[in-house]
Amino acid sequence: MKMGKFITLEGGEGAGKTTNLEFVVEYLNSKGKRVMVSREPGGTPIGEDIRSLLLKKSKQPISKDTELLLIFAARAQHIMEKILPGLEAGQWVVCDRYIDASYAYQGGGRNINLNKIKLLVNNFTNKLEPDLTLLLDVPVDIGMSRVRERSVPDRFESEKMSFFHSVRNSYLSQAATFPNRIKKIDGSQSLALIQSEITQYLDILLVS
Ligand code: T5A
Repeated sequence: MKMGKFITLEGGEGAGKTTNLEFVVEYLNSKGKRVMVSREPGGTPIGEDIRSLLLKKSKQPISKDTELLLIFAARAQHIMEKILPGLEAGQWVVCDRYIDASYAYQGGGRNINLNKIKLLVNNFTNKLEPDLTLLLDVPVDIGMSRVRERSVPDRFESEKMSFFHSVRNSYLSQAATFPNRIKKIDGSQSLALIQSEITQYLDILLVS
C-alpha cells in the first residue's frame, strides 16, 4: 500500500508555524495530494482536552513530569486515532509540532533528562518519525513580540525568557544532529522568502 508522507512544523513561540502550515497545505493540494492537518498537543477530542489542561494558566502548578506524560498521552492517542490511519489511507499528514517539541520544551526548556523523553518516544509513538520537519527559527525576542501583539499569553508563553532561549538552543542542536530530516529556515525573513525555501524542500519530498 502507498503510504502518505508525514511533515511536521516546529519552532519556538511565534515562529510562524501556523502561518506557514497553511501554505504547505495549499502547495501540496496544488500538487494533487490529499492532506490531513493536525496539531500537537491536540488533534483528537482527548488530545484537545489535554491541550486545554496544558495551556490553561492555573494556580495549581503542573509538575514537569506530569506535563511530559500529558503530552505523550495526547500524542499516543493522536498517532493511533489520526496520524497512522491517515498515512495508511495515503493521505499526507501535516502537523503543527510533534516529538521535536518535546525534546525542545520538556528537554531544553524544563531540563528533563533526554533519556526519559527517549523512553517515551521509543515506547509510545509506534516509532513514527516525520519524513520532513520544517524548523522555523526566529530570535526569541522577535517570536515573543509577535505572540504578545496577538493575544493574552498562555501557560507556556508566560515562561521566562531564559526558558525560550533553552528551547531555541535545543531545536538548533536537534537540527544539527538530524540535518537530513530537520530543515532549518530563518523565520525572521519575509513570508515570500520563507515559502520559497519551503517549496524547495516539499519538491524534493514530492519526487522521493
Ligand atoms: N508543547 C507542544 C510542548 O511543550 N511540548 C510538546 O511536545 C508540544 C507538541 C502550544 C504549546 O505546547 C507546547 C509548546 C507551545 O507553547 P502551539 O499552539 O503550537 O503549541 O504553539 P505556539 O508557538 O504558541 O503557536 P503560535 O501560534 O504562537 O506560533 P506560530 O504558529 O509559530 O506562529 P504564527 O504563525 O501564529 O505567527 C505568529 C504571528 O506572527 C506573524 C503572524 O502573522 C502572526 O501574527 N508572522 C510573521 N510576521 C512577519 N514575518 C513573518 N515571517 C511572520 N510569520 C508569522
